Amino acid sequence: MKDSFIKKNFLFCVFSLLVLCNFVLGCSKKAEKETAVAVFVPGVIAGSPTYEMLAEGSVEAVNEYNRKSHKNIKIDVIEAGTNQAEWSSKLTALTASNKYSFIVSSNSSLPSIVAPLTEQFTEQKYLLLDAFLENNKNVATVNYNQREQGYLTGYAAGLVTTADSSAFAYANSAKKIALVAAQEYPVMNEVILPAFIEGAKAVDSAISVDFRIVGNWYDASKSADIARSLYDDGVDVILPISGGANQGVISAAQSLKFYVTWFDDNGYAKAPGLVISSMALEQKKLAKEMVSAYLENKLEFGKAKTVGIKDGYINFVKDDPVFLENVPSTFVEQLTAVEKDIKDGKLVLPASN
Ligand code: RBF
Repeated sequence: MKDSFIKKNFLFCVFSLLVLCNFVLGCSKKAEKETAVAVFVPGVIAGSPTYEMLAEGSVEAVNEYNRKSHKNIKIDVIEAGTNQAEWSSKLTALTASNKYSFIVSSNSSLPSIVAPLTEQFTEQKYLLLDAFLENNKNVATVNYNQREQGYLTGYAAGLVTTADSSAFAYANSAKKIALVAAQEYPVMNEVILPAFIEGAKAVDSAISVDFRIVGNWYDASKSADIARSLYDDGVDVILPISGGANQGVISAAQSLKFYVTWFDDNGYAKAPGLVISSMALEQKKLAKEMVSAYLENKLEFGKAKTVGIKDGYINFVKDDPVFLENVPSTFVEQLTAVEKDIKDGKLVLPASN
């Protein structure tokens, strides 16, 4: 009788202990779930500087925070792949998995995918860079003033296509430049291309700008074909904005000898002497700052910021010896002067959102 009483009590204690352990473990698991970061890459990282910088900056922010605070916050980088039709369902699944308190992504198509998700998953927070969405309490966005980036790039291309061959050996007498884009999208059609044209025409209104589409963000042989046909047409400067397919324009430039203006990061080493400008986005710095702010509970949601040359998030890269050794100093000075005018507010190029 006494034995079975002790046994029953013992079993009850063991059972209670198990329930307690489970509860504690469950809670700690939940606590882990509470702060975790996912970087949702809409495409693939390889060949896409904006995505590479996004992932690097976010990972650095989490690692630094973990080191400082002795925490172990998780960050996963997930590539959604090049099939854009799948992005929405992939992001929905990632959100529904409830594994990440904070999802970070980048490109201007994300707001329309994320906005409906915030109605369904009201606890989920998102950070979207290179994107614009106002007044959604679950979303913070930072957009770049790509009118400035496109204008400076167009100005660089304009200076080169109108240059004498004594300054730029492969500049021909035709005043023709081109933009090779992966696809058409509102920011491309309404901001980047018009600003590229605006910058070029500021050098010489007789410059003509061709606009060609690759059809995806990876086909380098298609973009090389396009570049070749543009070259045959008299184009001597091309701006490629086509992710992995940019490589096709670079290889065509190397074999045919024409110039390339580079977007988003430092591209001088890709074809020394032929890449004649780099207008970089400080996306790594921005991602790091914004993710750090989130981890420190300082990130404001519902806000849409726009940053540009003045704020130091768009930079004309001019301290690279590969660049300086290959272009005339007057070219560097002319381009620097335009950048300075934008910085000083003498040339105002407002971003239109
Ligand atoms: N940029 C890339 O470098 N790689 C990409 O795969 C890529 N995919 C994009 C898909 C869509 C639907 C949109 C709107 C933009 C994409 N971008 C990509 C472009 C990027 O966000 C930015 O506009 C350009 O890099 C110019 O800064």
